[in-house]
Amino acid sequence: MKDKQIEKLIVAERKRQKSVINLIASENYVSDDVLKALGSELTNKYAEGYSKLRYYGGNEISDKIENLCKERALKLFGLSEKKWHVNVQPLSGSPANVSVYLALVPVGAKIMGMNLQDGGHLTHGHKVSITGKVWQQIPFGVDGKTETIDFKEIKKIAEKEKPQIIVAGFTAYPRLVDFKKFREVADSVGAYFMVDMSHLAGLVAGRAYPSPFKYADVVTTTTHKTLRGPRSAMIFSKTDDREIYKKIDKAIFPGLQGGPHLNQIAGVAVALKEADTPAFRKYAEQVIRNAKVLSNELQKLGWRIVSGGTDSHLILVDTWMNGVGISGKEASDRLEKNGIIVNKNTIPGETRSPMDPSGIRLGTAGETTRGKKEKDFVLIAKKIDKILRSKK
Ligand code: DSN
Repeated sequence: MKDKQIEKLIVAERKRQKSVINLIASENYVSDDVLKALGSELTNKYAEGYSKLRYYGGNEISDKIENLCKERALKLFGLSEKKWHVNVQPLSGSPANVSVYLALVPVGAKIMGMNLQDGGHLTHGHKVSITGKVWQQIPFGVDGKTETIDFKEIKKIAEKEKPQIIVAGFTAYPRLVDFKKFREVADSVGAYFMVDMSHLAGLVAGRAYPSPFKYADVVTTTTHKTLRGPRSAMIFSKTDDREIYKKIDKAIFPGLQGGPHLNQIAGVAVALKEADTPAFRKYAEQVIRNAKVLSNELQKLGWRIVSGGTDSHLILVDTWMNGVGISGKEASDRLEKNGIIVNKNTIPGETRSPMDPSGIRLGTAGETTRGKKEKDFVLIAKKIDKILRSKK
């Protein structure tokens, strides 16, 4: 690069990434091919609109790239073009979710989603997000004892509040989600059922976690977490006679976004092809096996794991343990000083503040990409334990 200042920073970040154990549950490492697509001339092109319906000329190749990405997305998740539509233009997860609400939920109407503290996402209607300012969040949480989803409670809330849409999707919920039960609740109150599978997409693609497609009307996902693509997002929607897919396309463009980022779309297409392989299926299974080992080992070492374990790539550790342990911020800071990167996280029934909560969130997707197996995670658990129990 001619710009030595930026080049130096990129090199420094590359070195940092290589030198740490990365347990951020929402991060991963893309292939060189994905990086090449991202850093290509595709970034120069404006392609507002959709295939064959663009506002600018010179988009013959853009159409081919976007169509190929869409084909690969449907194929990867085993979806037929007759029943499902996919929009690959969302710039990331938050605009994807906002666009679905713009399309399907009248201003001021109700979005039912998990509260942030128990593992939901800001864009599931939290008051500090635009999704909680334009719409009203009807929150649900987890059961106080089991720390898992309580469908009796969800049904009760849905029947009382009659939300327009029910969102199942989480940033810090480690267990299996019964999408069929969510569908039944949505049907009983006439709500749309949306799944935000951002964290789970790679596990679903690898057939290591149940697919939500049989039950959902709309599925949103980012592409850079377990799916191991570039930072981007997709919206899958049913093509039945409600024609929600047409409304969602319009909500993305011209509703919310301008020109799509073609380099990102090409990068997603590359990642989708990579995920449609036996090697990726093995990867997805290994991610979950590694998470189970990490969770079990930490438990054996005396740490409380929220909900007692994990069925995914994600683990929530209660480091505070009612004041016997250390806060999530202190845990995260100490781990970082020792080369292990995690994020502090609230836990169900949180008694502390979000900036200094009771727990940390761990994930195994990134380190599994780097080749780590069960035995490595036994050692990582021991290392975490030693760091958290040291005086400084
Ligand atoms: N940062 C992402 C996550 O960790 O789930 C979502 O915004």
